[in-house]
Amino acid sequence: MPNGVGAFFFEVCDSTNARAATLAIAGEPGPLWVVAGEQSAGRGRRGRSWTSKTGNLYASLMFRPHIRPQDLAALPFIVALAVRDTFIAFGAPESQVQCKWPNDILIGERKASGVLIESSAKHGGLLDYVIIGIGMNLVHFPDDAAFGATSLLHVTGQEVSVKDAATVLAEKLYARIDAWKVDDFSSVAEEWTRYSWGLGQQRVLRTHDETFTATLLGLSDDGALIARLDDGLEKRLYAGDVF
Ligand code: BT5
Repeated sequence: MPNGVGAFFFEVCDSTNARAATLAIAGEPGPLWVVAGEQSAGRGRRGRSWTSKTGNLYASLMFRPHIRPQDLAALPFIVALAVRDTFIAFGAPESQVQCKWPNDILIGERKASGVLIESSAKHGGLLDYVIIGIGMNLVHFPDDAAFGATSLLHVTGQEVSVKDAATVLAEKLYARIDAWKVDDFSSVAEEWTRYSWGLGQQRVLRTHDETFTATLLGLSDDGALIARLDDGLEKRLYAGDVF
C-alpha cells in the first residue's frame, strides 16, 4: 500500500469522505489520503454529523481494491483495530481501548473515534472505489454526544499533533490492510472480539422498525452482530440496520 500514495490537505473542508469521493469520481487512481484540519459538514452514519473542530484528525483513504462489495466484510474491523493500535501507540492504556460494533473505538467506555466506510461498485461487478473515513479525537470531544465521548488528550494528558497521528494511523492501517485476506474473516473477527465492548452483555438495540433488548453474542463470518433476543431466538444485525 505505501507505494505512490497521494495526499490532499485542506485547512477546512466539508467532509474528507465527500472530497475523496469527488476525487475518485473524477478519476484519481488512488490510493490517496484526504486530510482536513477542520470539517464543516463531517459525516457520521445515517445522516448523523461528526463534530469536527480544529485539533482532531479527520482523514479519508480512497483506494481501488479489485474485489467484490461482499468481500469488504472484514474491513470495518480491520480499520477499528488500526485505530486502536494508533491510540495505544500514543499512550492510551491498552486495556481501555475497545472496539464497539459496528464502527466506534472507545477509550474508557467513551467514544474517541468513529469510522465511516463508503464504497461504490462498477456496474454489475467489482468495486470502483472504497473510502475509509476516520475521525480521531486527539484534543476535542463533544459534551453532548449521546453515548459519551472523550479524546486522547483527556485520557493521557498528552497533546498529539494531527501530522503525527496521521503518520502513525497510516502506518498501522497499511500493516493491517497488507495482512488482510478477503476470504478469511475469522482471524480478524477473533482479534476484534478480544478487544470488543459489550459482547456477552444485554443491550438495547434500535433498528428502523423496532427497539428491543438482546444479549450480544459475537460476529458472524460476514461481519454481522449476532444477538440473542429475550425469547431465545438469534438475530443477525448488519451495520446498516442498526442506529
Ligand atoms: C461515526 O458515525 O461514528 C462515523 C464518524 C466518521 C467521521 C469521519 S471524520 C473523517 C471522515 N469524513 C467524514 O465526513 N466522516 C469521516 P455514527 O456511528 O453515526 O456516530 C455519529 C454520532 O457520534 C453522533 O450522532 C454523535 O452522537 C457522536 N459524535 C459526533 N461527533 C463526535 C466526536 N467528535 N466524538 C465522539 N462522538 C461524536
